[in-house]
Amino acid sequence: MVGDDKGYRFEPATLTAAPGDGIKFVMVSGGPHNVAFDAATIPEAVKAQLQANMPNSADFSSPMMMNANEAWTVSLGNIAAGTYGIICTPHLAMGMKMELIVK
Ligand SMILES: [Cu+2]
Repeated sequence: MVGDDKGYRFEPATLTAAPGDGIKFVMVSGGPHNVAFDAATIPEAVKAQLQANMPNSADFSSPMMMNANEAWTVSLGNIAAGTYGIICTPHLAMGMKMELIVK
């Protein structure tokens, strides 16, 4: 998660992973950033499992990460294939979002 003179962004903006993988998000610069799944992109049958897989989180949103090298990991254990939208709440208006493709 990066914020600098080129803008605010997830790098990469598209990530493909497999069910069972863990995805580690690292705060690089320009925080605070968080990892917020777009609930509209989460199948109903997946919601409870995804929330359970998100440590220290509520409403599908990770804690804010303030400092460089802070990190947060979500497990994709028992998460169904699909395309999940993720945003950074503080920087959504600046276009900070990504797609997580689980397949
Ligand atoms: Cu951000």
